[in-house]
Amino acid sequence: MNLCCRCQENSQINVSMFGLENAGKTQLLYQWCVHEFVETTPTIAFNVETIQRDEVSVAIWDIGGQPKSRQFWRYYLQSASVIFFVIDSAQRDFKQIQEAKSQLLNLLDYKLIAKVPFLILFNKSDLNNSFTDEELLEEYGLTLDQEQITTKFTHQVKVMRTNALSQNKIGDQTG
Ligand SMILES: Nc1nc2c(ncn2[C@@H]2O[C@H](COP(=O)(O)OP(=O)(O)OP(=O)(O)O)[C@@H](O)[C@H]2O)c(=O)[nH]1
Ligand SMILES: [Mg+2]
Repeated sequence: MNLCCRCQENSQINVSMFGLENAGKTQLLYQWCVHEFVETTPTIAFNVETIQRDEVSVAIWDIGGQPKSRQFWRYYLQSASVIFFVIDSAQRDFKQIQEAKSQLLNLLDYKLIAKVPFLILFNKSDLNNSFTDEELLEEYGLTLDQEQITTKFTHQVKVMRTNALSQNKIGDQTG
């Protein structure tokens, strides 16, 4: 995945990370950046951490996902080099699934970020009641191949399962 389509040479990549409340964004952020379990509380506004990868500095913006915070998501889009969208893969509440899907589609449709790559993270893969890969792709309308997805959404879209309670390096996720 080319994360650099909106960053200047040798400079900074801004990752904007969205998703509904309780999806695990903050837990992932601290797992990637601090490499240990940090007790999280619901995020008011945002958290930001920076990782240095060779000459590139990767700033990860973890944006609060509670309903009242979502109206502010658009302010974190302007400078995004890549969007991460985190989904709780063990979420079985129909309304919450529909809401996550609707918020994801809204972002994919947003003209300001047309062509910005998306990485969709199906988190909480460690939980026994998490949906299978096939079920998740079906549920979120992502069963198309990469070319069809790019044509449909005007974005490069990749999908990955994560477990924020175990060691994941950000580089493993972004290639
Ligand atoms: N089992 C399991 N629990 C997780 C995982 N990721 C997050 N959690 C737990 O889920 C809860 C919510 O995680 P947060 O990272 O605070 O969720 P968030 O997406 O940042 O939520 P908001 O800040 O409200 O938008 C916490 O109790 C986490 O420990 C995971 O991969 N597996
Ligand atoms: Mg949070």
